[in-house]
Amino acid sequence: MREAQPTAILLQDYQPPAYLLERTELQFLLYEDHVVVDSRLQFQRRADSPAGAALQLHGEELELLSLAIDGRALEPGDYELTEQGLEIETVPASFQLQCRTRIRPQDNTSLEGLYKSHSMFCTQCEAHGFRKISFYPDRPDVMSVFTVTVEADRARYPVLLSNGNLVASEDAGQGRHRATWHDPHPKPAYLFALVAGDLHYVEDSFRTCGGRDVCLRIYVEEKDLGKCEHAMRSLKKAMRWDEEVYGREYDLELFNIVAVDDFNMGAMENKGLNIFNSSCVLCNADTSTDATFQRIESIVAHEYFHNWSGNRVTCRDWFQLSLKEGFTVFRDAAFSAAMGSPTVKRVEDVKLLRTAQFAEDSGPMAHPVRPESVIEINNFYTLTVYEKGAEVVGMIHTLLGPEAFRRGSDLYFQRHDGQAVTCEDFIRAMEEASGMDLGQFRLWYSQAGTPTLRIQDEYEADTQRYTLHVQQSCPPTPGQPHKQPMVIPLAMGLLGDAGNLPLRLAGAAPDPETADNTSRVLVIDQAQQSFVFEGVAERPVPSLLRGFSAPVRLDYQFSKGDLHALMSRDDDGFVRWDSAQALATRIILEVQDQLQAGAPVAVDGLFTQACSELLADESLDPAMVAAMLALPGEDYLAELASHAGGADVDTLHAAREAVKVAVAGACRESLLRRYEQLASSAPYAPDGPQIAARSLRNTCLDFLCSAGGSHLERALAQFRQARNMTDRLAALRSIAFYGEESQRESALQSFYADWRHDSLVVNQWLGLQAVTPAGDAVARVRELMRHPGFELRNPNKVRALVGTFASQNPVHFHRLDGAGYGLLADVVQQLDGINPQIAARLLTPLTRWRNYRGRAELMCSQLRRLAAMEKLSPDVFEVVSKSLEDAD
Ligand code: B3K
Ligand code: ZN
Repeated sequence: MREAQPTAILLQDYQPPAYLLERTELQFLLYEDHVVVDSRLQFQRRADSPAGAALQLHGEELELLSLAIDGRALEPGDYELTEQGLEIETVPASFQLQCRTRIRPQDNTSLEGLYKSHSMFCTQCEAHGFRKISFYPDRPDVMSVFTVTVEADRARYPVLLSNGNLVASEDAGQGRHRATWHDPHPKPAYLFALVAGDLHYVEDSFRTCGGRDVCLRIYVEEKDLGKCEHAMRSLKKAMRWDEEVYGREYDLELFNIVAVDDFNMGAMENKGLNIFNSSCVLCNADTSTDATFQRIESIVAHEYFHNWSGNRVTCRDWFQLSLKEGFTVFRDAAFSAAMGSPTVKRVEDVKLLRTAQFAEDSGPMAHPVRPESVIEINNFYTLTVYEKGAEVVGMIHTLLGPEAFRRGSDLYFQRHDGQAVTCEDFIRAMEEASGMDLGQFRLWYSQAGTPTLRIQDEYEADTQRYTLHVQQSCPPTPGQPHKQPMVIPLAMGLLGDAGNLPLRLAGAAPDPETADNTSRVLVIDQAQQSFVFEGVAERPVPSLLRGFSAPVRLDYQFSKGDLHALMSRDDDGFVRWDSAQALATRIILEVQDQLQAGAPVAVDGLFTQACSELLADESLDPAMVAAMLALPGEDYLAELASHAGGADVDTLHAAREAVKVAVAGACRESLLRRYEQLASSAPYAPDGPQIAARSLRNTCLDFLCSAGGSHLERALAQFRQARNMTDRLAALRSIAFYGEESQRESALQSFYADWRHDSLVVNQWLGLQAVTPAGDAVARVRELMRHPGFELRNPNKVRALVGTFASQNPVHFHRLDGAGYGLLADVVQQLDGINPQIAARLLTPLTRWRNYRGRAELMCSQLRRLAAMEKLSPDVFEVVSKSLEDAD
């Protein structure tokens, strides 16, 4: 174990900065083996901070060349330099600090601060990257106006970019040139960006609602110019949508996006200069799947929306991260819903939430949407902060209704424009604009864990009264043994024989939100509550948690017949999907029981009949049919089993496959019919109808292939003839999963031969081999790590191969000889010295050691092995130590 253990920072210790920064002037001299950074910072003591307060600046891995105040050079005795920064004990009330440092971006493998991706210089400053560039008050509540000059060799770096508007461009002699950028909007350092490289761009323009023309550019390497069109179209749609739905207009003359291959996350919303992981911005029909097109649309929108929710109004401190992230995810989800099918979008979001966020919320890293204690902030860019945070904003939207919510967001933006604020400020704006008291609702920000709603019902035929009894509870999480009741909006309806019934809730007016009165939102705010409906002429099936109105687990004893009724006939699309998933889950668990008891496998005919009905229903959106047919993932099933002594991965996998084969057998004709019928010769377009058709067609193919035999020929033909990457990769996946070894190997080889020149496609190929259950996946992954298409320093490659293996190939990752765990720990160990952020993130599957039956000791022993390493980053230290905290 490392000697000095990193310590936690607490929300309750927050102190405002003693000095504010009015202006930041930076000059970068870029050279091949180093960069010199000159800064001139205009400080002003804050009115209520004491005279004589010391000036504290962050700084890491910097070589200090000179330091001066108002032109007077400081001697080493005038300041204290530590590994974390520097402190100057005596400074005037108002002064300019001049500082010169040297950094070495070409050696920076953490991809945080200023670094090199191939030949390009680029930056990533959120959350604490700026302190690796220059000494600075690197905290989001210190905002200033930036002017940035970049000087570099003209031939190698013809393009020099920073935030805001270009104000000067000049020759600097000796083959060098210089550009100066000015950003008029005050911002914290985490939104600073710089890019220098041999870049090309596609350009378009956007006229704002206020009539201003904005120049839009996407900068890429020359070879990628043909992959920018979709991102550009998405950007313009997002700009229009934010004007129409939130009244938000863009505020600079330029909006630039740069694509970078080596990037830790998806993208970054730097003011006026978004930097994107190339995998989240570049696409075309030949190289990218429908899922990639959709992801790009939503990420481009997400980063754009941050211009208001994040940049104009930013976070006071990093504990408030969900203020910008939860709200912005909520905004981008509504945008994606409006661009395509709202129900399918909701289903995808809920799948992620219920699988991965629920697992996080019940594991050792569980934390509230607004965490209170953090060792390494990079570990808190989590599903809880992002996705659960978005659900919390969504519940406010549900409780207030759309008009009051919009008044609340207008008030929030207007009141806090140019400020660094807290989640509390957001809630208060919502309260003031709506008149609603969100006092108890605030618990969603401070209490971790996923609540359960346990629901029972009673029907009295003679009085025609139907009662729902609702109980809420929330399990303990680290540091929070006891929970208080939360405010949970429960959207519901009642399903009768001929459709959804009108609702008459005793003692309540009809819900004004629903015209036909068959749906309403019950507000659950106590540990136990009952709701009585009157005039209910028949015993209904409750349609609960419509639209997934709250991030909770639902515990109601539906019969299989109830689920079949809901999935076939309920008005709410989400409930239909959810009931199909619940029925499939029930069937898979029944088969798992049969397998464990050594009994023959018998799949309930009700389920295969339900699948046939779905396939036959041509009035349904094919994308919905595909989503409803797709069996719940093994990771979701494992998460459910975490409450029942942990998942038995092997029988779970076998049971899920057996159910698939049974559906393939029982629905063979209708699967084939839909497969043939949905074939299309239209030119590729990433639009709703085409995406829906491809998704159902490929779902049919996959079911058919699971039964093996001649169906594989169909997949092989599709693989050879496909005219877009969606169909090609879907066919390859079915071949890899269900083909003979020789079919699998030759298809994979030919795919690589065709696409080896495109690194993003190669990543898809790596990912597919990582999830394939056939063969020895551990050996395959180890071998692929030596393949020329793999690179340990590139986060996309590590995620595609090792991340996908550990999170999506449960049978091999959880091998009983521990080889899967050993592989992951080896990679984390190697990567920790290179890129701690990625190393820590990769570890997530090992933190779930409680969820798998018979594996706890094997998984914990790898965590212990990492804990014993001599040098461990704070990132990995935090994950490992919290995971082991209650293991012994
Ligand atoms: N704000 C960035 C995430 C930064 C992560 C730093 N470790 C991307 C986003 O959420 O839009
Ligand atoms: Zn974001």
